Amino acid sequence: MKKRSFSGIQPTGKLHLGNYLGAVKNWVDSQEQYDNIYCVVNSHAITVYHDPKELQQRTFELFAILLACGLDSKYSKMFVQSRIDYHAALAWILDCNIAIGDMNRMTQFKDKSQKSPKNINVGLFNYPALMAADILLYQSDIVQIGDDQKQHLELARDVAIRFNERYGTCFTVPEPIIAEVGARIMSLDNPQAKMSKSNTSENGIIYMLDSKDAIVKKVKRAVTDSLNHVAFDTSRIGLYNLLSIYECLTKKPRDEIEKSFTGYGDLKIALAEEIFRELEPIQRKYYQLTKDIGYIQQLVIQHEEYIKDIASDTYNRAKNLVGLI
Ligand code: AQP
Repeated sequence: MKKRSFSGIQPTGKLHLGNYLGAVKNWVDSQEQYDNIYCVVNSHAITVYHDPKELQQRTFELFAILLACGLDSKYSKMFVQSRIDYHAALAWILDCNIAIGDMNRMTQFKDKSQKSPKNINVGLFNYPALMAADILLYQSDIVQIGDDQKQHLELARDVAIRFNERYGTCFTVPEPIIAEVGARIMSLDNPQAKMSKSNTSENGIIYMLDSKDAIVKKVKRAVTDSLNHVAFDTSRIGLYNLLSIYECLTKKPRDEIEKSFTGYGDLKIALAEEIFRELEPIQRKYYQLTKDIGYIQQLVIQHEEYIKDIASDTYNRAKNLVGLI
């Protein structure tokens, strides 16, 4: 039997190269190997300031772009989180099994609350419990994530183990799969920070739907250093980030990559080319798919019955085990 792979992605903004290389591309590349469930986690997206109409639109757009990236309904069941009520319901049961001290350690909450101090809500604090519910509801064996989600996954594992020990076996304990390369793509103009949908500067982010001109401009402006010598050196974070993206896209060995460039100028030209080569077919497919929004709406609900059956099984078992009637 194939292992079940589950992952989610938030419609908080436009999908970017970090999401793609750190997560989505790996989902696509491995989809024949696993029994996959992928979710647009829109309930997580209301933990930050948002425009309701825009959120609805972004939910469909994200769904469409995941399809354009290559997720195929033959191998991957896709759905939208808010349409399955069991996520929020299980999160409550998990909440009652997570120590406040464990939740207090979550670095993403600290980062996000620093970024927008006026909108620190309980939902944002509780995000990891809902994420644990997303994963545990589907008895997921593996979760393919970028490096930034490692701590949240650890919490999901801990609560699953604790619950199983305390009440009886209910949840599969999930294993994280984090790619060796691409798990943390950094902002191009501030390589100390990860490339993120909520970054304030657009210059640091390559969006999946960026034009070739925009990609070239952003890559050319990417922050490096003054050495102009191309080498994979983790202490030269700007250059290392560009080389990692190039490595991810071309799959060439590092020594070969280092030898192919005489300086940062030709590396940046080649990198922009590679990025566009990867994104162009995705963009074409995306624009074709979104011509018919009715088709996307149909796909959003296509697997809901299947998804609901698994989710209700797990939820009802958990509910029963804790003594809720
Ligand atoms: N910079 C990144 N490099 C590699 N992987 C990344 N991921 C996110 N940023 C990078 C991975 O993308 C998947 C989906 O992420 P998400 O949308 O659920 O939330 P996130 O991790 O919080 O992503 P963003 O882009 O930073 O969004 P905002 O700004 O809304 O918080 C995850 O597997 C993540 O690891």
